[in-house]
Amino acid sequence: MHPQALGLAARLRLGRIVRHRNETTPTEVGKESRNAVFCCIAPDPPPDPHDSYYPQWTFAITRAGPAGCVGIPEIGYRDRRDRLEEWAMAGMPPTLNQFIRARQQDYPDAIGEFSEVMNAIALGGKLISREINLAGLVDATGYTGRTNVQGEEVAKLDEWSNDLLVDLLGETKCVCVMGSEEVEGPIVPPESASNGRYAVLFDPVDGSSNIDIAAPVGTIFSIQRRVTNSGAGHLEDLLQPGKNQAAAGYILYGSSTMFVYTTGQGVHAFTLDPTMGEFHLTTEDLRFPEKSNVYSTNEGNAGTWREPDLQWVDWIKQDDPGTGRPYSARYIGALVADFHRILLKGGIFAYPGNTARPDGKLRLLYECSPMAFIAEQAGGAATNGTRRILDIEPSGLHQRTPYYIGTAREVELIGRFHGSEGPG
Ligand code: AHM
Ligand code: MG
Repeated sequence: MHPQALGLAARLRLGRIVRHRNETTPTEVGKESRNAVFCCIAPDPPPDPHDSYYPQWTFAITRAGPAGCVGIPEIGYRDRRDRLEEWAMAGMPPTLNQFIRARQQDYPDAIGEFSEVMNAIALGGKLISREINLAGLVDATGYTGRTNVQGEEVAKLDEWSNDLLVDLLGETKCVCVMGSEEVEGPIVPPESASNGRYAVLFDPVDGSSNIDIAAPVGTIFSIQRRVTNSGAGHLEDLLQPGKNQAAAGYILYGSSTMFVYTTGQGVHAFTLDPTMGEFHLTTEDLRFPEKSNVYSTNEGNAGTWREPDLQWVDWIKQDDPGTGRPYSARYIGALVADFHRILLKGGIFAYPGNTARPDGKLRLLYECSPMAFIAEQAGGAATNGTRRILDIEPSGLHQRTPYYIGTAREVELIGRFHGSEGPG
């Protein structure tokens, strides 16, 4: 038995350590991965077999200590509605794991692979969250000295988080290929794992220059169904338009850690309880608010912007209370954090192209498309100025696009500056 797992079980007084039944999940007792050891703890004495609720905690133990639950499996519930109602009556918002499993029942063909992928991402989020919180203490700030495929400096946490997600997603055996901001080409998991049904793209730590100043950063992910038949996945599994996404989401590492995702049936937000290491549902079916006169953009670049963007930014700064102008400016410099604020408070985020870089800075596949899917599901919109982001057919893994995302009204308005009409 892994000594840290034994110590953890004793400290938390949760019960005895058991081996997880499902060997395809990364939850065997003492299973070593490059980044964590996993152990599963069940109640002791064992629960009444007639009980319909059977709690079981699976922890990941990192070099920095226990990092939280992987999930709480449960048995014996009749259907999703019963489960959600029971949790609500018990005053206990469902965990992300419970919520995903409950929703899985809406898909009769589902065989649990999607839940495995989501669990791996959620676990990665918990581990990254912990590492970020301890950044200064575990030598996780600063840079590796290397540059990535985009010519950008690689932060230590970029590299650590990238390796972690590649490991965790590979271990699910449900992913045939991955694409990451930090890696030039497609990442194919080891042969035994490469028959999975999903292709996953991610930006492990978006806005990573914020880490050294303890400001918010995020993880962004996009899950596509594979288009190749079987075996190892290929680039074409990754190069799909955003409208094909099976799911998309982000994890915000801010004053609290939030997991926000959509599968095309609304947007759901979960907040991490760091004491138990669980994401709990905090908002089901999140929608943009009506109010929207906030803009979020790096206006320091305006000298290199093109005419439509200059006209737009002038227009929103004019004094006209009737149309809510001037707008307020808010900019954190991390897309996840800037977008999350707009999702909750309304407004628009813009990263236009400029004379030197007509396609702007942000990457279509693992930054813009996943956020666009969420925006549309929350009643908003995302375009490149003239075209819906989710309709763009990608031609490269790291391709960039000008980006405008937020409430439908604001995105439609900036579209008029880029088209022939202009606002009245
Ligand atoms: P990164 O993925 O290398 O961290 O870069 C993406 C980030 C976004 O999170 C953010 O919106 C943008 O870069 C900020 O860029 P700038 O510093 O030019 O304003
Ligand atoms: Mg990024």
